[in-house]
Amino acid sequence: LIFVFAAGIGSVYGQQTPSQIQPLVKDLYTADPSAHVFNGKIYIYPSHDVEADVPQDDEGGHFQMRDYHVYSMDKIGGKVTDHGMALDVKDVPWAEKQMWAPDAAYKNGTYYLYFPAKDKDGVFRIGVATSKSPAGPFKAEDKPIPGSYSIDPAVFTDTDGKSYMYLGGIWGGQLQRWHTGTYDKTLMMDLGKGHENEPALSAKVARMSGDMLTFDEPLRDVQILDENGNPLLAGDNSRRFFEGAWVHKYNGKYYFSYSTGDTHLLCYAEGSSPYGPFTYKGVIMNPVEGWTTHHSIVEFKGKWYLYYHDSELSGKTHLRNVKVRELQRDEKGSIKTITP
Ligand code: FUB
Repeated sequence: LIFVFAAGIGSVYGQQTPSQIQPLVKDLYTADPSAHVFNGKIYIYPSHDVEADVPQDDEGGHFQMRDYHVYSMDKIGGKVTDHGMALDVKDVPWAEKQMWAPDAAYKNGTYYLYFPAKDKDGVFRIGVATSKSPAGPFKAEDKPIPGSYSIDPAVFTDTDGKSYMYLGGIWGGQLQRWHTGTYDKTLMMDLGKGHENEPALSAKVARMSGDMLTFDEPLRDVQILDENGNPLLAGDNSRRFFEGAWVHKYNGKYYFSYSTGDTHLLCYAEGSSPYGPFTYKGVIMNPVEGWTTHHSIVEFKGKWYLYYHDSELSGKTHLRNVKVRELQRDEKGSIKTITP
């Protein structure tokens, strides 16, 4: 009786009960879900985690993914269809390994899959592959996007049709190695000790060219400011950007959301332009099971959803499973913190 009553209250307030939040895919390990609605259906573009028996390290050497699968659903809670192999690293001429968190976009009859991978010199770059179907398979371009580096591409298309790519991740994502403008492989984790009171490293953003294959301008910093208008500092580990950027627009405002990495939070900041600056607002989700946390936020049929991952199925940080749950906001548009 108590359970029925609790479930009833939950549904009144639109909360899902734990039993309603199941891994969406159980036969493969999936992570870093970027969701989009194409042709009235939900498509999910996740990483495909595999066991490669590489010990865990601070550079993410245990994440040795080699390919992507695309999934679709007609509705939240509906059947999840695996559309099979969408892209394999062996078919990407410039890439060697570590196909990390991807994203997708659509323009003028073509679907674009954006993905990070290490090139033959061990440097992360962002690649792009195209298809006439949102489910793929995708054909990769011969070279990475010129001027691209680091990881976790996320493409946001504004209501005026212009598209922007956000990217970056510190530590294993190598963003810090580009801090001086050229690649410095001695910068391993972050800016390092003694730099805690300097502005934190920023995600990057650039508008995409009309053909969606290149940047239309140099990458620029995505600034996150505190409540006093000052940039978040490198030592502010529970608020500063680490990886996994995502942008969505709600009631005319731009929401920049991201992972804080070593403090395992999903946070967000609000701004009035896709370039920012964004003002830090709060935590979207407290830590999940597993070291990484990574998400996307998408509207479907008038409700907003958070796609994310945890390690429920395996209990291992590098073998994750994607999930979805409804996002709640207050009347001002502030996102309510979820404790998974
Ligand atoms: O999946 C590999 C990496 O882990 C992603 O690129 C990061 O965002 C983190 O989820």
